Amino acid sequence: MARTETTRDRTDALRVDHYPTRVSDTPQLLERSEPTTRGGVDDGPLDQAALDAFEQNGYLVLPEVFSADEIAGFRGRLDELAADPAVRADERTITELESDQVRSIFEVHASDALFGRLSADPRVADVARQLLGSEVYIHQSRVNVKPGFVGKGFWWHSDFETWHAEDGMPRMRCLSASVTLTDNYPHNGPLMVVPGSHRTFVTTVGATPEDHYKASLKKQEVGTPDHDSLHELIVGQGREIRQLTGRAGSVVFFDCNLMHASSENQTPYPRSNVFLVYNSVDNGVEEPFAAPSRRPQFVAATTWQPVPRG
Ligand code: 6CS
Ligand code: FE
Repeated sequence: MARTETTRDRTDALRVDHYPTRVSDTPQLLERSEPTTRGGVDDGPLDQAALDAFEQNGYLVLPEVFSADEIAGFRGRLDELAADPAVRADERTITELESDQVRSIFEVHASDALFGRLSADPRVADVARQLLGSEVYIHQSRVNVKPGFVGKGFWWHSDFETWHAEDGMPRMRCLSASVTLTDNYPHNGPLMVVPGSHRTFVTTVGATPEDHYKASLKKQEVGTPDHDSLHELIVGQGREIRQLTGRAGSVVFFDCNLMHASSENQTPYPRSNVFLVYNSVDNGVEEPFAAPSRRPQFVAATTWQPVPRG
């Protein structure tokens, strides 16, 4: 039986912060000081080309991982959850800023058996373990819903910036797997990424307010990079923006520091996905690096039970 570890309570002022953010008035672009792909071909299903692509680009798309029947099951469950008054009243359900439309439902891997099984599915978890080169646990999970016409977007950000500042995640040894539950078109608000941006840590300015998550999960402002930094990262470094389009049932794996965003949905076609954030068990969270207090468990786990192999 695997051991459950708990937060290392490191409060010492002398601990090293490899990625200082939200502490200075001047934003900086810092070079990442660690690898992205940690495992090799013998550690999981990905071949060397896929491992190299993840190292190079900071993301990898695996198409047609889940069948149409499986996706229909996930979507049916999501629809039930979103319509359930008890789920809607739960603090783990985040509504849009300007409407009572469901935007995200957090911790679904723990609250729902179907999504719980999905989080341990070897088609996803084996890849996460291989890329991170260790056992993994779920730092955060959620379904994101972007209904036709009314679904809003997410501004440019690095997830790691938030997880480091607000959750105390020490190093970049974490990734997200996004299981697409709908087809993604250029026009219904697909994920946009900047390939290669995971090699640069863009620090942000402005201190984290108390209970920031209540605002940031609806619309993030603190912790998002300024326009000049984004211009430098994308135009200055000669990078591009890619939209990750494709059929439902694909899985996008992306590094925790990849710069990404998504636009609102002005089409009749809904866009939803399940986000599973896998962190290395060797990268468990400490005290927040730049926040007055810790976020709740449903947004950021402080215990790490390894995802079972199977
Ligand atoms: O807060 C989080 O954990 C995630 N959500 C947002 C809006 N930004 C950072 C991170 O992706
Ligand atoms: Fe994100």
